[in-house]
Amino acid sequence: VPKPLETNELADWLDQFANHRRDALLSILVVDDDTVLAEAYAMALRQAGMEVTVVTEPSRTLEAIASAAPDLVLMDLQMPGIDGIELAQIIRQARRHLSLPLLFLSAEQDAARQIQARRLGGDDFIAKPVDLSRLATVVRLRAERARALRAIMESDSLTGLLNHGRFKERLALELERCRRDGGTMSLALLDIDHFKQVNDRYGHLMGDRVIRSLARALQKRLRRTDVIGRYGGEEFAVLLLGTQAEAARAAIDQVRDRFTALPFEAEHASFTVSFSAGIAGVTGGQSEIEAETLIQAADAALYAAKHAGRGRTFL
Ligand code: GH3
Ligand code: MG
Ligand code: MG
Ligand code: MG
Repeated sequence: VPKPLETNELADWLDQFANHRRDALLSILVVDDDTVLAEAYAMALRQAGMEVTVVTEPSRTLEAIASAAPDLVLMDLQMPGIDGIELAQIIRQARRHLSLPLLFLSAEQDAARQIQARRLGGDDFIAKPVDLSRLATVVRLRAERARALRAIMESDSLTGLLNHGRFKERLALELERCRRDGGTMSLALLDIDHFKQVNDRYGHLMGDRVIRSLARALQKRLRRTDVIGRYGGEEFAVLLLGTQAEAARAAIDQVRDRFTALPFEAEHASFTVSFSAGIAGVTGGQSEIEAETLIQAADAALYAAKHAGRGRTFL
């Protein structure tokens, strides 16, 4: 029988994935019509370092899920006006909530009903009366694992970066934030130069290695808060938050300098690879700009950089 690895720290392992919310507190939504109980659960979870949103009016649950984006929902099974199982069913109707962990708090002893609650959307039961010290541990472990699974699901399997869809979601979110707070940010689109030649001369595995190593170079050089995505095959997208276009160009050029200096060793040859980039910026003054417009502007700049001879960044 193989032995498990020494480390039991999900966090270490999560480090392999870029752009997950590893640093953010775990966010838990507590749904219970009993205000006193709900606050007791919330207090126990907060004391254990989690961020808690309390809903005592079950009809507000969906709304709270949308605004708090919880890592886990802890829900009373018996509530007046709505059945917890029905509420779970409603939550599960949304595709994006299929993987949201949902724990029922319940004194339910009836095995058949417990099974039904699980079948219709719940993941597990925590018996009432709740042991508050145990609650925090159980919730934390579940929520951490759920976050890890989501990080995997939302990341590109070759590089660990955000996949195309998730990147665009983040772009929309950050634009919204700029609109609200008059912030500044830049979008950079990168495309590896003559990448077909890499595949043709050295094979697809080497091509994959080049893609992975550019992903690592971006993660290393850019800020932790910057959002990095694999936009397409050998194309990357980067959101540099709080950064104007000129400064973004300097950062991307530094990535290129390092990346271009890195030799790849093939069987009978060593070679280097470059990339072109296009940047479009948003400042508070142009906060009405749409995501598609920003992407088009960065793409046009990238196209111009390619035409001007590649290996450069255009604004
Ligand atoms: P340009 O400088 O104009 O960008 O030239 P290019 O050769 O990079 O142009 P193009 O975008 O047409 O070619 C991209 C190639 O990348 C085509 C495709 O076979 C390859 N590719 C896309 N995704 C992957 C991948 O995941 N792995 C590997 N090895 N190759 C990929
Ligand atoms: Mg109740
Ligand atoms: Mg391309
Ligand atoms: Mg290319």
